[in-house]
Amino acid sequence: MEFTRMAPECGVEVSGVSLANCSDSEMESIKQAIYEHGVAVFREQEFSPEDHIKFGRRWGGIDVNNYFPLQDDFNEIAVVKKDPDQQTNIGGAWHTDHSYDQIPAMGSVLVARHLPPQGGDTMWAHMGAAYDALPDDMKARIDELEAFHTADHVYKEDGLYAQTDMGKSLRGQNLKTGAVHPVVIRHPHTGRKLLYVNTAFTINFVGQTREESLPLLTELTNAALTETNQCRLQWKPGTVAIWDNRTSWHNAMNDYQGHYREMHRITLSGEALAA
Ligand SMILES: O=C(O)CCC(=O)C(=O)O
Ligand SMILES: [Fe+2]
Repeated sequence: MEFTRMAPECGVEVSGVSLANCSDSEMESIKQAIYEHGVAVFREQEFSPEDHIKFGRRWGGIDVNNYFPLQDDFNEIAVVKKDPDQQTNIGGAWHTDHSYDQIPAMGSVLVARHLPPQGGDTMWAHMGAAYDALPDDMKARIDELEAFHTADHVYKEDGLYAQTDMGKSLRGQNLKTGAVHPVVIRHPHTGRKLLYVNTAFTINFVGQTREESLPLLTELTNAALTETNQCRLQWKPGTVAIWDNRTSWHNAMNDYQGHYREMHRITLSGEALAA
């Protein structure tokens, strides 16, 4: 296997391996690469829905997403799709998946199934590099903080998606979510300190109102999104990306209006987070 960085701080492209048939030691190296780099990209994979599910189970378990439509024949696969006449895409703002769960999903395995003729890239940003680059006084300010996360405002009946033409495609409008996590977590496998707030699901710091929290949340978001912290993936048929929701944020570009895009996602189960 060969590992090539996609950008100075974020992402790694892995060649010389077939995800569907990798050995246990290859699987272990792949896991370490994703924990460390935040996202790994694999090209020219033959990866059927059966392979996708087998891989997720082998990694350590599958969390089924409560909001996205599910693949008809394979209910553990969430379908991330946008029709040619839809304006709004799924995941089109910086976020990390499932941070509103007590035990957030470790990451996702996303497979390109139908791509627009151009556009529809996905970006990731590295939250270890983001934390490291903060000034010492900011680190001291956030090291002991905790924050509250929920998805309710995004997915509820009159929520953010419901106000768009993506609303009708989603499920779970009545669910109630909420979890408190440290603002700075330690990666459960690498031990690296990571910034763990995100603009999509983090509402407030514990002990502060939303209004009191917003300036610091915005400051942290801006500090996290430097160009060198980010990487960008141009999908091709056969591309698979696997990311770590603790190490990275991601953002799906919505620059292919009038075209169909369909991705298959399996969400990998995670573990409790600690400072
Ligand atoms: O469609 C994409 O590229 C990613 C969408 C997303 O945010 C996700 O699947 O979690
Ligand atoms: Fe996402």
